Amino acid sequence: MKIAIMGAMVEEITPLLQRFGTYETREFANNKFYTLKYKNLDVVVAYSKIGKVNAALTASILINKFGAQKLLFSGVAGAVSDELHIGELIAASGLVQHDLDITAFGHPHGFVPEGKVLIKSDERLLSIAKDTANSLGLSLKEGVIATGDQFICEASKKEWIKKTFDASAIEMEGAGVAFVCDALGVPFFILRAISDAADAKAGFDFDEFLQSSSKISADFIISMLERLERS
Ligand code: 4EH
Repeated sequence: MKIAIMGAMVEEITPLLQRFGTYETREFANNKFYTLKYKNLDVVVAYSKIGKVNAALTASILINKFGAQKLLFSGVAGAVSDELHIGELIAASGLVQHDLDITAFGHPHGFVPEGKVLIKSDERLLSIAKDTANSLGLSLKEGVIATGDQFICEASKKEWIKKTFDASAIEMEGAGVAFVCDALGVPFFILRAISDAADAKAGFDFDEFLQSSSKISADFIISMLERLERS
């Protein structure tokens, strides 16, 4: 089975590549793709660069060029829910685009005609994640992740996103990945460890916790691979 593991920033995939140790590097579409073997799995790792468009491009390449049959995302996010703290893990139950707005034509936020607001994550991958968390004694929360091309560092914007989409966390790539995977019929799983609370001090917290939270997420994804291999 061929599994893609994606991040958005180099810091998000570095702990993965460090754990895997050896890999080959291939270049395509102004980006690098790292291929390797982990037990019986063929793995391809890439970071997309920031934002929904980059994320959608990379997800499409991972699927259509590298033949990924499942896609796992590892990275960091801002907390929207008060119950999520720095370093804690959240798995997306589904994803929305909080900045997609044609409400002027009577449509709800995050919706365009022939589309849907919420793209739901794969239930099997979610259940593998829950089993992994239980067996390691780790806490894994689950909730809606809101994606948009903005770094949110303002309480009022965060509150708006929370109440409009019932979101738990916020980032800038997940829904782009979800959209591509959903359209192409590839099961996906988006995991994030909290780096900040998307408030006035988000910029400082982010810089401080990017590395440690990226590693928390990466370590969990690698633990999931053992179960994926057996499933
Ligand atoms: O890939 C982008 C990174 C921030 S922008 C989205 N990532 C991190 C998740 C994230 C996030 N997204 C929106 C963590 N906290 C967030 C928040 N709002 N509060 C970036 C960061 N550093 C350098 C360049 N760009």
